[in-house]
Parts: sequence; structure tokens; C-alpha cells
Amino acid sequence: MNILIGLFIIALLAIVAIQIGKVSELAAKIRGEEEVERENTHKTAVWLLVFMVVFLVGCIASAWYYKNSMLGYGPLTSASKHGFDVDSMFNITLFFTGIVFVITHILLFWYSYKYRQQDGNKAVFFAHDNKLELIWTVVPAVVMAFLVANGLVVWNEIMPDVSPEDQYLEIEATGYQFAWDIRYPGNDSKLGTKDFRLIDPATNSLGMDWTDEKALDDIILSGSDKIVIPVDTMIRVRITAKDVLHNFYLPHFRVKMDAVPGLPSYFIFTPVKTTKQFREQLRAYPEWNVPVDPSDPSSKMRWEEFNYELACAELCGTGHYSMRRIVEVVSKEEYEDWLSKQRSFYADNVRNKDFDPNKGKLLGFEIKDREVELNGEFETIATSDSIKSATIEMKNVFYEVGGAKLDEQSKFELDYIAKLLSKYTTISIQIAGHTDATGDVAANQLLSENRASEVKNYLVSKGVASERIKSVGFGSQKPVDSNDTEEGREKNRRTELTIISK
Ligand SMILES: [Cu+2]
Repeated sequence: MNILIGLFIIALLAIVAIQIGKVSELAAKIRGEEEVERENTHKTAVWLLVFMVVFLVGCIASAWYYKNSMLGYGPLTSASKHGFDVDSMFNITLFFTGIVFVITHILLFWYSYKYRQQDGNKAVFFAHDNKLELIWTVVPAVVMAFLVANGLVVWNEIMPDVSPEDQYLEIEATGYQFAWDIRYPGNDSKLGTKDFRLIDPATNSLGMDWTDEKALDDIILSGSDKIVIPVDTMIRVRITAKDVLHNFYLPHFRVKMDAVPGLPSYFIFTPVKTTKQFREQLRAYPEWNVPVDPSDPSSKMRWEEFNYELACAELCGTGHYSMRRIVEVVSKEEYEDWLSKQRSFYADNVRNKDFDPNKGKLLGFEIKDREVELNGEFETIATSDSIKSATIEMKNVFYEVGGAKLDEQSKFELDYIAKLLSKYTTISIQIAGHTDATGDVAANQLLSENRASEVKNYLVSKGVASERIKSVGFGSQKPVDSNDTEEGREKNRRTELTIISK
């Protein structure tokens, strides 16, 4: 129905326009064509002048009105070090192009008024004018050269790579439909190697090489996590993609780079304002001092809810919008604290699984962690007045299957225990072997005794006095778990170290 009425109105308007046309045609015949044309031209010229004024005033007023919503002004000044250079480059360009924009529009409309059809005015015809050609070629060329040179200087300043002596944090962003995988280097500050041939969608979606020690402590943030970065720290972002073109865009830091499958790109930037500081910056502006939810006056203010964000600035598919991530800039201390709570992807998802190439092998970081743990336990016992004795399970002491011969991997833990015993010289210990309940009782008893004495012999060979170490075997007499499950039996097969005097 509405469409019908609309069509009807359009038809009526068309008829009115035709009728007016016919009337003015008749009037023109009566008054003479030329005079009517002159009058029309005059009217058009005046209206063009009016349009110019409204247009220019509108442009300037809207730019003024919305200036606080534009990047680079008032509340939205840059949050990164190089961002101020980018903003000033844009401002200089806007200043010059703005002047040209206003002048050319005034001239355009003014001339159409000045040279409107008038009695006695005759058009001048000239085919070519060198002076004019020269002016409108040279002047824009000089201005453009200045702007481009200025832009190049800024580009070179913001786009260098890091140099080896720089202190920086490198993270990696891998875009895919429709999320980002963000990888952090972990404690060693180095991102591990990747190889596309290792990609397995179920277990290793980034193709990390787990034989590279640098990869083992790498942290991969899951899709919904905030990206946390420290303030006043140079950040290098490695950018890549797995399927189509994406774009890593951090508007508040003035960085934006395509994420191209198979072609890693990067940029560096240094955030200079924490999220909290940026919120304070916004707080000074009335448009940020309104409730987030206008219908609920008790809701938080807009500035309180502000967050930096990462957007995909490439129209990469229907779920494109969901690639938005919150970026939180925090102090260096807060960052260290946050980082220490993150778990390595390898430790949580790969370690000792069937697809772990390091299965059954102790890794550098595990040895180090265990040393810290053992050191803590010895120290607590040695320095405490109330604890007289204590038992520590030797977690990383292994034997050949069914025998007492020590496995190569055991030396890390035993060497460190020898070191601790040479530090705390008054401590005496007992080494106790335990087995599970499968098999012959007497054989188990013998095996446990042999294993304990094998450990003792090793420690003695490392310089610990033989009198300080007692070795005993308990066979299957002292289980710590059920012998009915494989898990329980594994816990029961163990070697314990007890500090018996100190
Ligand atoms: Cu995308």
C-alpha cells in the first residue's frame, strides 16, 4: 500500500513538473527566449553562491563539532610514542589540503557567479597559456613534494626494525577466520620456531616445533583473552595469517598492518599510556562523562569502561567483527605479575602426550624447576627448629624396568641432591626403595633394597660421605596408593629420601 501511495506521489510530482515546464515555455514565448535564459542564469549563479556558503560553513562546523571524535585530537591523542608523529603528519596534510579545499571552492562558485551571462559580456577563447600551466603544475608539485617527504621521514622513523641491543618484547599475532592467536615468548623472551609442516589442527594449530627449547615456554592466549602489554616497552609484533588476508589494527597506538598468509610482516611500537592513564585522559571531556547505558543513570561512565582494542581492519568474511580483542596496557610490574600466572602451551597441552617429541626426557626447565623445589625443601628443613625429620619423594629418579640400574635421566636430580648435601654438611639421610605389589614378595623386597643402595652408591660417588647415607628397602609393604590401578601402582613404585638428623 505504502509503495502504491509513493508511486502515486512521484507520478503527481512528475505531472506538476511537466506542467510548470509547459507554463514557463509559454511564458518564454510571450517574453522572448533570451531574456528568460538570462534571468535563469542569474538565479542559478546566485543559488550556487548560497550553496557554497552553506556547504563550506557546514564542512567547517561539522569538523569542529566532531573534532573530539577524531583520532589525534582532544581525548583521542595518541597512546604510543610514534603515534604523535603520525598525528602531526596528518594534521600538517590536513592544514594544507584544507586551505586548498576552501580556496578552490570559493573560486569555483565565485567565478560561476562573476561570469554568468550578462549583456555585453563575451567569452574569451584561448587555447593555451604557458604561465597558467606552469603555475598549476609547479605549485601543487612543490606542496606535494613537501608533504610526501614529510611522510617519508615519519614512515622511516616508525618502521625500522629492532636492533640487537634494543630491549623489546616480541609477540606474535596469527589471524584466522575469525580470531587471533597471540603468542608470547615466556620466560626466555624468545619465540620458538614454527614449521608449517608441523601444523595439526587438533594438537598444534600454529605448527610449533617442540624440539626447539625456545618454544617450550611459549604462551598462547586463547580466543577470548585480553592481550596484556607493558607500558614504556618497545613491542615488536610479528603478524601472520593462516587463511585469508586479515589486518592487525590498533587504532589508539596508530599501528596497522596486513596479516598475509605465508608472508610474515611486523611493526614495532611503544605504548606510553596505560589503560588507566588513558581513561583519566578521557575523563576530562564531557562526552565521556555520560553513563554507558543512557537508560540507566547508575551505570558506569563511558571513560571508566574504555578499553584499547585490536580490530581486524580487513573485511575477511562474515564473522569479521568477532576478531575484536581488548588490549590492556599495564605497568611493567603488573605485566610481570600477569606473565608469571600464564601457563606455557606446551606444559598444558603437549607434555608427555603421545605426540610430544620430548616424551620420557627431562627438559631444561623441568630440571631447573625441580632444583628450585628441592632447594626449598632442604632449606625449610635445615633452618626450622620444629621440623626434626622429613621425607621427600625423589620424583625424577628412574631405573631400568625390573632392575636396579639407574636411568640416565636420574642424574639431574641425584647430582643436585649431592650438591645440597655438600651445602648442608650436618644432614644425614635415609634412602628408601618401594615397589608395587605385583610379583613375588621376596623379589620385590630385594629389588627395593638394590635400588636404594644403587642411589646411595651414586651419591657416594659424587662425594657424599657413606656414613651420612643409610639405604633400606621396603618392597611392597608401604604403599601410598591402591595396587589395583596402574596409576596407583606407579605411585607406589618410588624412592624416598628422609632427612633423619640435621
Ligand atoms: Cu580478519
